[in-house]
Amino acid sequence: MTHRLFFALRPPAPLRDALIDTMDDLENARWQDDDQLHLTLRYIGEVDAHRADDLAEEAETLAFEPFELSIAGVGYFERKSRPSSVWARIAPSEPLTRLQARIERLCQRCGLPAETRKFTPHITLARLNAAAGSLAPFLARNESLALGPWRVDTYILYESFLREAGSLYDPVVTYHAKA
Ligand code: 3AM
Repeated sequence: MTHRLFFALRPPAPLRDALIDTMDDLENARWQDDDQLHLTLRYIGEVDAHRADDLAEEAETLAFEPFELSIAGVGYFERKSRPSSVWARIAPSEPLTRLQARIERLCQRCGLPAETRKFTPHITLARLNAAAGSLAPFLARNESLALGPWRVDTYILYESFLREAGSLYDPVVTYHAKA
């Protein structure tokens, strides 16, 4: 049996509420539910139970101090030259970059291939299909979106379950900062 895993941060409820307030009625966009809002630190993918245990144990050894994050505007990813997802941008943060780099190293210690894509910290707001309407009004309205700061004092190992109606993200282990 395999598990589809990723490490992520979970924004606090007031921040999630503010993100949900930005969601509008763009056609063919699947806006994320409150339960789905997260900031991916490292996508792991499908691993067997043994490797899942190794990852969870290694993560216990990672000591980090609490830090703060803020949202600064919005952006989107493209696939085949079309927007595929729209997200809230995380303002640059040294502690976040350091935590992400340490999680990347722990994944490699557990035998995962190195992540080659650049880390673009974001919180996905909607997934778009090819027929999605223009993003321009949403992008213009939220260009100066500024939320937070909020305090990050945990990170989470999630298991992802693919469903017709959108993925279900189940928090498996929560790791706490050591202040
Ligand atoms: O944080 P976001 O929403 O951008 O798109 C998936 C989601 O990213 C991404 O991992 C996060 C939790 O599911 N994801 C899913 N499959 C992926 C893959 N094969 C992937 N990222 C990279 N490669």
